[in-house]
Amino acid sequence: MNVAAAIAEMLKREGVEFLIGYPVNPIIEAAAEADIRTVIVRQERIGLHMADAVSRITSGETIGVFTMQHGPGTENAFGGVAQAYGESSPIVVLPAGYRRAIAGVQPNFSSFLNFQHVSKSVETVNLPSAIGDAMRRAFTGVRNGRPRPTIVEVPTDVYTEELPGELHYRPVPRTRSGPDPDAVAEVARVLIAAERPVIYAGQGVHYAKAWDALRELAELLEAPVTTSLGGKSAFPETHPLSLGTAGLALPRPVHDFLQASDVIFGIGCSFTNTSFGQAMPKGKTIVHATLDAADINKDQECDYALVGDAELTLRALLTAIRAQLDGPRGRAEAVTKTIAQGREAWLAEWMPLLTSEETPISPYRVIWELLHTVDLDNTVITHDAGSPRDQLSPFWTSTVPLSYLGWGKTTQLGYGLGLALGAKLVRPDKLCINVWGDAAIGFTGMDFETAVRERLPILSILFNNFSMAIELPIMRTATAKYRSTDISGNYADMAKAFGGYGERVTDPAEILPAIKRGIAKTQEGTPVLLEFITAQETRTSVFNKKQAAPEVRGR
Ligand SMILES: Cc1ncc(C[n+]2csc(CCOP(=O)(O)OP(=O)(O)O)c2C)c(N)n1
Ligand SMILES: [Mg+2]
Repeated sequence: MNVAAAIAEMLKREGVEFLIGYPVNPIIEAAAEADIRTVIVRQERIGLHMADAVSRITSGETIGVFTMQHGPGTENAFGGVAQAYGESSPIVVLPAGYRRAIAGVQPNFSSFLNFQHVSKSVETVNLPSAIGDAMRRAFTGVRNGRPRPTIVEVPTDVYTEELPGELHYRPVPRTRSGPDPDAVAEVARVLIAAERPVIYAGQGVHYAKAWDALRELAELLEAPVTTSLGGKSAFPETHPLSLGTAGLALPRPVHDFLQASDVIFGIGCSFTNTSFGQAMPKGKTIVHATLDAADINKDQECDYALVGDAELTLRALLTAIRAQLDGPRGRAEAVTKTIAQGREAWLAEWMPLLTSEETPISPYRVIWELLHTVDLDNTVITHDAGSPRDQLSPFWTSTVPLSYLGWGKTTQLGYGLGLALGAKLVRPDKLCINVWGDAAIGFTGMDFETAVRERLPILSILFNNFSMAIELPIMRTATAKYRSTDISGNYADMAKAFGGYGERVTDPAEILPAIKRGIAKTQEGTPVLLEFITAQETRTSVFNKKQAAPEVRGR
């Protein structure tokens, strides 16, 4: 057995069903021989985004794996690996490297050197006998502790060498670690004593599948819940205790409750300082529960810390709190009423845009129609970078876990398409949607062809406003003088040219029928791109932190 065949066999033993890749890499052929479905993309970055979604949507149970060639393949993959690192997605990346004789010679690209800062681990395997140990370390890394990419680089001349003796490889265990019991007891007391606690849930809740435990804690404490973008859908946003998502743009109750809180309990979150999330207001008691001790006191100073798996942490807290509570907190009614009133007032402010009859179409109207048309429990949706993220995330009400793939630690334009494709790969029964703008499609639009070729019937919602509208306020002179924010294209025609279903929608009355036609087409197995010609909308639901009263403003 040669090294490429051995890698394929090890992937199989690890339960890998799909190998996503771009030629040339001998693992692709070896995987096909081992009956692992190979999925070929049009460029490396998209394949990494797909692998990323495979891992995310299965809470790390099915590991997304991507392989590519040495040199250009590895160079072009950088963005995808960096995005997975930024979002803490546990993928295994298998780059080829230059053959050993020239691997260290200029200007040959080395994955080992270049991926150091965007991976949990990266190693080069120079001996066939070392491949098993390297793969074991890579899979142990993605299945345990902080999820992040692990990388095994194999020089091209090593793949074809024979393994000495038999292959010995067992799938690696996945294990969890729980928080310090003394700290749990202390935090339980803090949470019980809190008068206006808010729970802030991150994507650690998704990886730990701690959804039920989170809900139990919220209901026990009668405490409202918000999430980060990555944590969106960890708590049903239709629940009376849900505030909505704390992205860059946010529903009013998130803002109001965070400001008014006395204790903020962050669970499965990093509290990372990001433009696409909310910094916690000053002067609050912060409890930080996270898997990775490196996140404690990183950006957010905390008063209490719990380090451990989110499910184990929540279960330990539930036991400790139940033992001390002698009855209901008695505040559920007031809390849920305040949330409902705040939400209603906020939605009333936005209703003119959400139901706008204007032409060009308002992106908010499309989101609103989509939200009320799809079967939310059987939908997975993701945004893209730029305005679509901030237009979608506050208004989209996610109902079941992992029905929204949120992101924003880094926001590469074009990431959403790969996420929708990867989600469809592992959840073929779900309606998988990506919502993007005309700048985003410029990056990865060619891979709509991958949707057609690989039979991944996603629903792609495009807001074409012939502009990078989000940049208008900061590129006024360049726009006036040189039209620097203008972009152009007919993307419905592009989708049709690739063999998909494409429709360009200009009339607001056609939004709903077009969405229905699109969903029907996906059910027939055809990927769909609905291109809505939209207004250059720059208003988002953001709030001035210093003001008690929220405001709607452009940016
Ligand atoms: C790879 C990459 N380069 C640059 C950016 C910065 N950026 C964020 S949004 C944006 C323009 C967004 O335009 P579009 O997608 O058309 O949305 P619109 O604001 O027009 O609704 C740019 C340039 C980015 N996020 N990713
Ligand atoms: Mg645009």
